[in-house]
Amino acid sequence: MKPRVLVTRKLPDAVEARLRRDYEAILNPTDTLYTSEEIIKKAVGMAAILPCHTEKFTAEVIARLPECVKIIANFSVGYDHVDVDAAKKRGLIVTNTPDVLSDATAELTMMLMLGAARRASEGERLVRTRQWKDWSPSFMVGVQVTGKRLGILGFGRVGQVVAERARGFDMEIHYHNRRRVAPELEKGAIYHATPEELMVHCDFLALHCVASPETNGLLNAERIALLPDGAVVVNASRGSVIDEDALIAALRSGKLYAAGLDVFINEPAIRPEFRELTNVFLMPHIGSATRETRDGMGFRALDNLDAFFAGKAPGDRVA
Ligand code: 8YV
Repeated sequence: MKPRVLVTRKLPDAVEARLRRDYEAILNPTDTLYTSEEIIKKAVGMAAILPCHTEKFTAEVIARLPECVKIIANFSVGYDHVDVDAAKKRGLIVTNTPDVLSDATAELTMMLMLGAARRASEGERLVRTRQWKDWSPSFMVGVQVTGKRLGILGFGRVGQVVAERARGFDMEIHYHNRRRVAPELEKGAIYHATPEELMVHCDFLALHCVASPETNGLLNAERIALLPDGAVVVNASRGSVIDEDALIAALRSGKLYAAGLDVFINEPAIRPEFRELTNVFLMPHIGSATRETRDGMGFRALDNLDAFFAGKAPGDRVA
């Protein structure tokens, strides 16, 4: 008998085809967003759940999942939506989908840097609303990305690909990471032992750390104050790593030249100030949203399920 898998969102066709072939998959063709109560109910009789970051597995939800659920195979690299300690205590296996989305997320990060620095939101709005009237030497002047110093906070898989792409813009790479990485991965990037030491070297700061209680509000008012005046901040990791009050204040005061944001503390109900500020380039959490990557994420989640149901250790186990 094929294992029963609850799939919480509509996944790419090729992923769903493989799901149907190898599992008794309960799909969500209308892509309805389920509440925790609905997930708990739908999980009855399931051996596995394949969720996205839109479904929250708090300790309470995990405690109420039926005993038959043995594995949560996430369709995401980030797993801050799952209480991994609660999962571990219950013996529930949790996996994620690393690597396959590093290129797409790094692309989006470059877009955020370019969009913020070159005032993409303002420019696009001018053209679309027919308010583009003229050209002058001072019209829509932004700041240049090429040759600037880029600080990367969190030098894991995505951070390292961002460094690689940024080298194409002749950027000087600085980074902070919990552990210094090997020289062959640094490729000349300059390591700073603390976030504070990194800050002073960042014309551009890109956040690529894992969301956790330790990184909550990591970019706060004190650390923003250490950035050079006129720095640009971009975030394609998780909203929680930035103190949004501090960020908004720095964007208003001009301490920061601009920000490029793909993630927010409250999604999609973001702080209204972000919509009003002209010096923010906003995206709706689409870091991994390419056809190639979404297929890759689904296949990776399925590889983890396949391994588990074959009695092997899933490659991407996080709990
Ligand atoms: C996904 C992401 O869109 O993988 C992640 O952690 O943030 C995004 O790539 C989303 O999480 C899918 O569940």
